[in-house]
Amino acid sequence: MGTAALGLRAVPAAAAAPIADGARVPVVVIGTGYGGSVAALRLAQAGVDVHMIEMGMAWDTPGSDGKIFCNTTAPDYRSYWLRTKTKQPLSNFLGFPIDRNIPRYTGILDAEEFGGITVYQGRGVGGGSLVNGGMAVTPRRENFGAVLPSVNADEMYDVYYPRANAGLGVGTVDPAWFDTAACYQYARVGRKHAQRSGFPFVFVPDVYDWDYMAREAAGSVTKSALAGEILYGNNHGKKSLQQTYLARAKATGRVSISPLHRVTSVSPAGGGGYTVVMEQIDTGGGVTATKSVTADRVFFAAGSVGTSKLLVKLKATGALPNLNAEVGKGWGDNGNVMCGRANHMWDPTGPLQSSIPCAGIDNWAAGGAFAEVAPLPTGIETYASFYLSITRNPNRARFSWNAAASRVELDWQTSWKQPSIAMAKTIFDKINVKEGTIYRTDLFGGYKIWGDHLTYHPLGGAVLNKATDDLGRLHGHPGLYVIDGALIPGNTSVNPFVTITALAERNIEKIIAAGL
Ligand code: FAE
Repeated sequence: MGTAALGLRAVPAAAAAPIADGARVPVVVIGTGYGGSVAALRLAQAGVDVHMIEMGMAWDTPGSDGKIFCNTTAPDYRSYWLRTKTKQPLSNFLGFPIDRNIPRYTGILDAEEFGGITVYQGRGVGGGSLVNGGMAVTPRRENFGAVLPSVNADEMYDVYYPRANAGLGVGTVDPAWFDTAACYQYARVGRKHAQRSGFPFVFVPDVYDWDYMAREAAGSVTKSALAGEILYGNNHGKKSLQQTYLARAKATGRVSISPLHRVTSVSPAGGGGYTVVMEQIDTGGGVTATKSVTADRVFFAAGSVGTSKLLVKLKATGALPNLNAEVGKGWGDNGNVMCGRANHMWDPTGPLQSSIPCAGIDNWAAGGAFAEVAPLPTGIETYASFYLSITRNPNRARFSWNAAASRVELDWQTSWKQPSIAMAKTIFDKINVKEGTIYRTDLFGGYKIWGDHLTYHPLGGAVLNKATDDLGRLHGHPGLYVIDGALIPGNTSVNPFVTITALAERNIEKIIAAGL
């Protein structure tokens, strides 16, 4: 299907250079994470030229050490988004603070602070795929009705989840290799403790190249997962969106990307379409240019927080006055909560730990918690088991515009994590009793047991079938779409990016079929 068939203006193929001030384009996609990458690929395959606008860097050029990404154990200028000190999810080790000063730079991981929660997000071409653990989990089908109530589950499980898994390059660790690999001793300890307490233990698929990891373990290739790379990017092995959807999108010749461009406004344009205003920034965060372009269609794919912040601001300031009252609502943290357990000396978790988690404890049905057995890749024996739990936390927050401060705020309360803690305890209290072990109190500062101050999985804020119709088309402004994690109402019961990708595949296929 070509541009004309979709009801869009025919324009020359998209330029490779950053978008020019005053340009007129068929489609702007704001953000280059999962939702944005799916939209760009499928629109391009349908014959539509797409410009992607990304506030973060391209992450395609090595630094002075010859590497594109810095190591988790040695965060440098590349690690954090415009901060002068790191804000590591685990702030302490053996009780000592581990954050360090860094130069202010448009680094890869944003620790965005709201009143009651810090929301971690990837910044750069590839969005969250640059920094995440690559755990690629399809929710159990019996849980799907609670994840996306208005979506046909048969279609998702027959068509769109398989399509997303294929597009992302999802695979699972070879169980026989897992049983012997030194780098997964920590996960085997996690399995033993889970099973001795009667919990289902499951392997979790991932987009990491498992053959590459085996070769890392054998010493025949440069180490990445086995060198502790993850939070600030993987130099090898991980199939981020740059290697999958975005590579295919660029190969169509119809997709161009403008990194270090931050969208600040979208509003109806006089002659039809939308005026998209953006700031070009330098690596210190300074604004070097302001550009205004016109797009027939705009896809919001700036992530749950990015999309919600834009829409809430644009509604409140009158730029998009017809957005409905659901905009900004229904935000959740996917019930994220972290904890560590202190093992006995006869249960070492190993000094070498793969940074890529590959297993979890599924107590969702009985206790509302799915816990990843996560690594602590410190390079030394810690005798610690570490977990990121995803829980059925029912609390939902709302974004709102603070006109006096000229910023969007989120009303999440720290105490709203209590249900998550209670659900995680259904697993770990039982394991501790069985094993005669205790919780670690040295990982989050102040003798805290629970990492209840953060989320890696922001979801919602422009919920499907509420702020938008059932395909992500925003109510009130034809030609505006949401196609990212903002559509999902707060919880996916597992790690979210496969569901974000599958939903984007579903929505864009139906949007294109309907002729945009
Ligand atoms: P996302 O990937 O966040 O992309 C949004 C993009 O928009 C980003 O590149 C932004 O920089 C950009 N942007 C935002 N505002 C603007 C603006 N105004 N102008 C221009 N660009 C803008 O959105 N999920 C899993 O399923 N498995 C995991 O193992 C996992 N591990 C994680 C570990 C960490 C440390 C983190 C932070 C997240 C993890 N996640 C994981 C979550 C996952 O990465 C996240 O759900 C998705 O990336 C969200 O996809 P979206 O397309 O919604």
